[in-house]
Amino acid sequence: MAYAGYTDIGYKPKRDDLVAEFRIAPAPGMGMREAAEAIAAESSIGTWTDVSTSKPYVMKLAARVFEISGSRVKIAYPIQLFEPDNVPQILSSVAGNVFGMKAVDALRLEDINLPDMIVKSFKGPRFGIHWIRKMLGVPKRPLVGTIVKPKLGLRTTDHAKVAYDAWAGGCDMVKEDENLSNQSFNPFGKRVVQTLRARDNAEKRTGERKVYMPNVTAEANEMVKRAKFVKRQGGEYIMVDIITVGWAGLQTLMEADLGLVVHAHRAMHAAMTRSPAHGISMLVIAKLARLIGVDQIHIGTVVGKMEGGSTEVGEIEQEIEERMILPHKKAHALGEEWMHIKPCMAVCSGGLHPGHVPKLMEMLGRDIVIQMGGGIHGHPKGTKSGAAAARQAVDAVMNGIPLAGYAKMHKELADAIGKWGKG
Ligand code: CAP
Ligand code: MG
Repeated sequence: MAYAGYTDIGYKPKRDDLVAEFRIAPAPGMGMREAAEAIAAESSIGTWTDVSTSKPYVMKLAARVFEISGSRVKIAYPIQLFEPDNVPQILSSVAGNVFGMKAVDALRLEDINLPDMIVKSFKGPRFGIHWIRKMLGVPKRPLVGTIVKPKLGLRTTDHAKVAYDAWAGGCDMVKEDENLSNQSFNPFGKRVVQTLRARDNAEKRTGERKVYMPNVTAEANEMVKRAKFVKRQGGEYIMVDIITVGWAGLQTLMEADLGLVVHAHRAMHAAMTRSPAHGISMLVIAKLARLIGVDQIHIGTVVGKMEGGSTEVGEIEQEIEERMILPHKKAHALGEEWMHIKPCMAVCSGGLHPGHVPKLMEMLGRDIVIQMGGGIHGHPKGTKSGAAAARQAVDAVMNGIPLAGYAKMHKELADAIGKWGKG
């Protein structure tokens, strides 16, 4: 069988091997070992039949199946198979053709352990958690953010007004929605200029530092051009849809090194990450995004409108915020040493309202951005009160006061709980 020779059970991966953990559902009539070997071969040097053109020295680069437990398979890849600072190439290997093979009914890449040589070839986040906190002057509490809603359709003046009200009410951060770019009803250039002006007014009014995140998602060169425009206008942040721009686009944007904090939205991730049997885990996506250098990234909420359980979301948060990740069998995490790569800030977003804050902080701690779109702009008294209610919910938890008690003294929070309940 052409796939023979790709198994070495008990092999101890070398420090500079890349290791991948897959969940495999072999095709009917195919054994787990056979299916695993097919995956190892096709994701390294092999194909469906032996070829006369191969050389003994090539076989040294074969990937090895070194652990099979139930449907879980670990495969080690020699570092020479990869171009270290090229995420598209790494994924074309371990997450390329293998998903379409008849040898498997389903295949999921659960985690990859990145060897030092690959980690060293990336700069990682230019800013990360600690710098973001310093810049905003918020040392401890979660950051409060919103998305301008409705996500599309607002004209520029109305858009800037919504942002101003959110900041004036207490939001630290305002971002654009994942599908807003340079549409005629709200052109990018005019929007950035007007909304940054609103930010400056809100800073004067509140005495607090405020952040605005224009969405630069576009063709790679155009993205860099838009990011440079934001920088020239006095912006400090940009946001980008990392999946739809692709890994090459994201690397291009990061390598432009514009000194802007980068917020990563993950729109479309669930097309790959949602099925527990087939695709790529969000853990892998978040890991690669940290490696390439985003400063903050959406991880899920557990309590909101988007899919994602507490083990998964908790594991992703750890992966992006800690320096040393220990292997975690239950969460199928292989562990990682992040060396010089700074921690990213986790963003919890999607169907959140102030009533969710205590549970969210209990599960995910304080190093999070709590981001509410509908949960702020849907407040009975409007955006400004919605933002105030979100801030009050965070302050209540920071002071160890139950929301209901705090709401007695804070009308905005009481109105929010009145509308949406306590989570
Ligand atoms: C949230 C949001 C975000 C999602 C993305 C939306 O709005 O703006 O894009 O949070 O999901 O468009 O749905 P709401 P995730 O606060 O009004 O729900 O964070 O899971 O990637
Ligand atoms: Mg959105």
